[in-house]
Amino acid sequence: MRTALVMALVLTWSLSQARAQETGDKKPAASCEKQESRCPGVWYTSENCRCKPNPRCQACRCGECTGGDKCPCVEKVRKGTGTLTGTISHKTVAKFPTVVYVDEIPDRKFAPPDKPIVIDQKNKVFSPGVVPMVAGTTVDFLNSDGFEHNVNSPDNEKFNLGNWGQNEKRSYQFTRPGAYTLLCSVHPEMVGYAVVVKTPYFAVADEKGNFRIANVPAGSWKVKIWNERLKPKQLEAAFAVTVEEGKEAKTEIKP
Ligand SMILES: [Cu+2]
Repeated sequence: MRTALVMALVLTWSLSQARAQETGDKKPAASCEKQESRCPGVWYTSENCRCKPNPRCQACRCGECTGGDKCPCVEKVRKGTGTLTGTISHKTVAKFPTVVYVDEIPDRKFAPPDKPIVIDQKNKVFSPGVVPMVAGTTVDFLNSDGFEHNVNSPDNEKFNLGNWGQNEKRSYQFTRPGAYTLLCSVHPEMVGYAVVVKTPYFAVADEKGNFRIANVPAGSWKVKIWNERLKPKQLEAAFAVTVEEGKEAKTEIKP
């Protein structure tokens, strides 16, 4: 009887070991255990107390994907979010990529994506040239050209990552909301923009000014816009929108 029990325990233990090895899961760090109820059945990585992300969730980029069988932000499409669509009517929109974003959701802070996003330097062009991101996002700056590039910004806290060659990368974490001009000291003609905002609810409008932001929490929010040609007053202007659960809210923005 006792032997059978020991055998069963050993079998259960080796099965769970095999599963852990298969998935590469780690046990939660003791300091992370308080958060466990947020993602039942999913191990944390010990380094940063976050749930193991579900690969299915990564496409939605809500910054809240914590793993498990269901993606919390996909669930939220049904529970408490809607879609914000609309048009920005301004002469600059056709030529200059324009970011539209929900300025803030009071009392909520949003985690950056688990993985860095990428801005390449190719044929002496920052690609993409205008990149919105939630505060805390890390950018991997690549160099795909056969010569050296540099990345620096004269804006906000200012940074200079130095120079590096082809197929190398250097990273920078954008923690402070604001627009950063991205420059290359080797090629004065190169210019790009990182637009750091407080929420993950943003989009770049097309050349007609149309935009679509999915999974926006239901509620009344202020929307702002950014492009390199808008004046400070236009950048500060906040446009009221109301998003209803499961519905599409349509708005026209006239800066
Ligand atoms: Cu360059």
